Amino acid sequence: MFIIIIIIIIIIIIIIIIIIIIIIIIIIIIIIIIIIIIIIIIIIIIIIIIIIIFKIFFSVIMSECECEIAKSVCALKKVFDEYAGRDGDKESLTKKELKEMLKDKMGPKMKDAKDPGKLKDVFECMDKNQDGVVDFPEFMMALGVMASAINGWKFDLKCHK
Ligand SMILES: [Ca+2]
Ligand SMILES: [Ca+2]
Repeated sequence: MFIIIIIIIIIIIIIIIIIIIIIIIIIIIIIIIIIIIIIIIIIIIIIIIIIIIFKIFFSVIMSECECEIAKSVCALKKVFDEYAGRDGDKESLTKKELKEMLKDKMGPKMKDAKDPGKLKDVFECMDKNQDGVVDFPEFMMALGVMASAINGWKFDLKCHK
């Protein structure tokens, strides 16, 4: 009888220990799940912060770019007006005005401006409507070629009339 009671007590103790171990395991699993959820939330917050910072940075860069482009166009219009106005008609550049502008503003990077033949080609290609003068829209269209010259690329104005 005594032995049976002892065995029952031992079994009960073992069951209690097993239950305690299971509870501890469940608590550990819950803690791990909570830690994983916290890590995921932190990662999501970091990603959102990075996206917000990137958007702010990108919008600042974009607005600076837009501002720079506007400033550049204004600066180009100023130069155009300065040279176009030399013969009294500030709406367009004559060949002489264009030559002076290229010589003054492009400097050694525009060697072709000193060659009368090349200058004639440049002028004729810039003068898209062939009215003998280069107006501001024609001038702006030719800026891609000038940008090439500024950047040291070969100045070779292809005329597609
Ligand atoms: Ca003029
Ligand atoms: Ca023209």
